[in-house]
Amino acid sequence: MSILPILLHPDPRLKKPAEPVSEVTPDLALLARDMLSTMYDAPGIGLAAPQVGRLVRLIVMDCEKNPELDPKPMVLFNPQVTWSSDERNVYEEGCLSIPDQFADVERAARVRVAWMDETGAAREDEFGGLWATCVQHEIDHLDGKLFIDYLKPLRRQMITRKMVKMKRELERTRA
Ligand code: K2U
Ligand code: ZN
Repeated sequence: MSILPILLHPDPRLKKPAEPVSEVTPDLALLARDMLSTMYDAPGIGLAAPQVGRLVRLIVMDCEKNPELDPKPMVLFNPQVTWSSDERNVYEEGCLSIPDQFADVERAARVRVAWMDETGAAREDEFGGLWATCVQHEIDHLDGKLFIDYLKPLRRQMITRKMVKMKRELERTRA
């Protein structure tokens, strides 16, 4: 179980489409477990493989936020939205690759998603609430799309400029 470094925007690897997974190899099963450890450590409720520099179509999620209830870790290979509701939801989103920046994003309130699970089995389920927002946010990452891409250009440029400055300062402290 390793905590993996999370890439920070701007980074070309966050803008490239990820490759489909043909089979769940031991390496990919280990990557999924490390991504779950990394997500819980952040903490976050979702994480996509491109965010840890692996351009494969794999996301992990656990949007169960009630500490009284058991965690509900999910591993989704090749996730695809097969249906989305006309009803929309607005949620103030963040992103582990764009720390401390939040903005309202409108998405479908409910989605049906098909995927391959960590055993290689085909699955399909419907998601609502925060799960729906999260799974759409993560699948966007697999297509090289970030939540700031839904914002007006000026707001997106402001956030990107802040991140460039923050990364430059981070590099300086590490040098
Ligand atoms: O992909 C990521 O960067 C993980 C996000 C997923 C996410 C963002 C916005 C809305 C739903 C999910 C992180 O989990 S951001 C941290 C977070 C934690 C609780 C609620 C919302 C965001
Ligand atoms: Zn994100």
